[in-house]
Amino acid sequence: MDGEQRKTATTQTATIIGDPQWKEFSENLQYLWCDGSAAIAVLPNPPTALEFSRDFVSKSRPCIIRNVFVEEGEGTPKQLTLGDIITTTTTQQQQQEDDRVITVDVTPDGQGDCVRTCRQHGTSTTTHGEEEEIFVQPKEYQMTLSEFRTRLRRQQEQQQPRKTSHDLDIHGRPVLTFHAEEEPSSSATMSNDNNDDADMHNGKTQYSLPPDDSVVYYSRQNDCLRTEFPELQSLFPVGALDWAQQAFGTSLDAVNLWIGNEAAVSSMHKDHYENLFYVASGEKIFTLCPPACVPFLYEHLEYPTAVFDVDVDVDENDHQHQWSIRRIVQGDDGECTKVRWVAPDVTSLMSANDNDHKSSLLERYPLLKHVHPIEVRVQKGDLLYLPSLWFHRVTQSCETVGVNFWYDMHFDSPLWCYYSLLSQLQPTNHSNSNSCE
Ligand SMILES: O=C(O)CCC(=O)C(=O)O
Repeated sequence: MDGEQRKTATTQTATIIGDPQWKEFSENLQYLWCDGSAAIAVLPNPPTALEFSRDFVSKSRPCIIRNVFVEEGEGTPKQLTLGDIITTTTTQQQQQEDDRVITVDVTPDGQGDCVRTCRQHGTSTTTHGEEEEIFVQPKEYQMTLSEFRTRLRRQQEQQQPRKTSHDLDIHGRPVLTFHAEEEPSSSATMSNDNNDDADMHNGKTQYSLPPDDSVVYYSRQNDCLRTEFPELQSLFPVGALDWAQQAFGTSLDAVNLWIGNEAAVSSMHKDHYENLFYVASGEKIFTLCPPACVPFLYEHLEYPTAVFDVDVDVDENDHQHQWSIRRIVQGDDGECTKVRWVAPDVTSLMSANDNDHKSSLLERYPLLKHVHPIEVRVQKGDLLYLPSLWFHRVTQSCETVGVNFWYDMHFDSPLWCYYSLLSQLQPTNHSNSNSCE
């Protein structure tokens, strides 16, 4: 095929997939995952490996499974609260000194690892040129478990809405404003190692703490249950998941602990893992979209990356904390690192009101109308099976402890080939204007 023929073939493919085809595709997809209703299957007991493989894994269908981890003798689902974790991990000796130090993800408003609109302070208009969309990661702080609990509870007591509506961007997230001299600036490197922030005082380590009204979320994704809380491992024996491991046919990659409340949100994303998410206390709210929704979610758009930071101005009476962001750059030439991410928040399309907001969102992302998100509330004692590549946005309705098990996914599968193709089919008239210049 010469260059001209190849160009023609590409153009033909692009014209074949128009709005009617996307609509039909979306309608076909809509009930593949949940039998005609908007609810996923709930299994009262763990399935056999064959049932799980046949009915869920091979079809890439999520489900909720009950009675996976049960108390010996009593047969009730295992529960674990933050209070239980503090008791279990605090030894007699530690009680007299200090309790467990953990690394916590901290943001000004609960929205980290997502696309944020950054505006220079004093700019009242919202024209595109004066704002920039940047993928901003949380700042990591080290603090004791007790300090973490105090901050989490304080967050819950602060009943008032954190931001007023005029501060919200098209995604419903507070706009981040900066003074000219605080404009997101390039910094040579980015380190999440906060050891520099620790000091010794009276023989005890003192950690620098985040501003009082920050949102804290323990959301490490580094196998933290097994590495940072080994004493909790026996509560959730992986042997209880043999039926799943046999169905996946791959190995367990990580076991993660998640502790947070309604103030923290994990924005819509997908993982290359088969995911089993157990809710040990509280309630998690998952908003799910199947992998085939990838073209509708505009996941192909790329954003420059940054990390939240806190500048501390010390005057004679006070310490003033000011949130800022630091760009993440790579290499000696200071090139800005970019990431592909889903910017729109589909939950704003699911709420009954604010039609103006929905119209603006759909005007900017027209294919979003084909998305049929499913809301799944996972209660304490229940385990969610989330197949690999499923998009998920996650929050909590109250203080919640979760434990998830990530198994490697199969890349030698039709699902992966089909997903890769779909992720390349994009509307030709949509691009974002983010640049690092
Ligand atoms: O619980 C959360 O906030 C996010 C969970 C998640 O992304 C996952 O389990 O893959």
